Amino acid sequence: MTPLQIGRRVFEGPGPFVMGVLNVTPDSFSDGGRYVDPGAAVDRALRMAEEGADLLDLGGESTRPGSPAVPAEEEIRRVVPVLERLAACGYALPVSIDTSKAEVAREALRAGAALVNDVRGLADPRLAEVVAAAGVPVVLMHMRGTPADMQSRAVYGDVVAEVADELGQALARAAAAGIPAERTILDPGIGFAKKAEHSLEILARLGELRALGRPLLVGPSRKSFIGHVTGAPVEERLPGTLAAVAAAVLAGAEMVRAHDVAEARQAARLAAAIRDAAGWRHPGYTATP
Ligand code: HH2
Repeated sequence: MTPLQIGRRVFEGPGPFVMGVLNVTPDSFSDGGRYVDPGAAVDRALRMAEEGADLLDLGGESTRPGSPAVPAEEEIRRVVPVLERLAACGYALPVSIDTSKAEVAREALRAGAALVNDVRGLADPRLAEVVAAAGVPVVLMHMRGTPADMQSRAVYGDVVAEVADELGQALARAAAAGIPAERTILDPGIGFAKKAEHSLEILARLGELRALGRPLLVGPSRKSFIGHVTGAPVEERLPGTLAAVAAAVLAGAEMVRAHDVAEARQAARLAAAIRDAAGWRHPGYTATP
């Protein structure tokens, strides 16, 4: 598979790569309110780089189930100062902007973001235009509806087949806007328009999504399906997160999105070592030594 350039860095091989989560929101479900001050956000970004993150995902709007939409100006006000400070200090990692809004993506890319992470899979053609014009890669995540109504739309016959089909539609939207498939990463959207049973089945059958021919990103970090299985509250879901990270990598994820970077990196690397010890290889990839 073609190597993927994100900012100055080329991502190639099976990974696994770790995308560190940085939410500069007052209300994200697990780190809300901790990094609203740009200085605190930059410190956290530097720490995640030290912990071995491969890239950073910066978000200015919570997308937890039932969350209210944030106006574009407010989202821009939250993320752009952080991007500007990171650029000014020569931050080493590529930064992804986690947004579904064209205006936010445009300003974030101008301020130094190198990837657009769209939880709505380019449902808005204006965002697709911004991505195409900037020539940056994009994460197409699967969800249905909006964070406000998505959980009522978690109705599936065969969840993996339907997610694959709808990710295929997202790829078609990207292509129609002039974004080549080679610049896309796919994500099944753990917890987005998914009940716990759906998130678990997607993790178990993730390998089937490899038929779409694009790198897979999976974001299980601290999510409610872990609480559903174990009863753990959000601040005690690290062990469950690491189990899900390992399962995702064993099933074929090239990238995992996590709040606890050092821990997720270790879990992902161990899962990859087990995967490679069995002689398993991703089709089209050269395994890392
Ligand atoms: N999950 C969240 C946000 N963005 N992007 C991708 N590609 N994949 C994910 O699984 C994903 C995502 C939700 O997690 P978090 O950012 O921690 O919470 P919140 O939406 O409350 O800010």
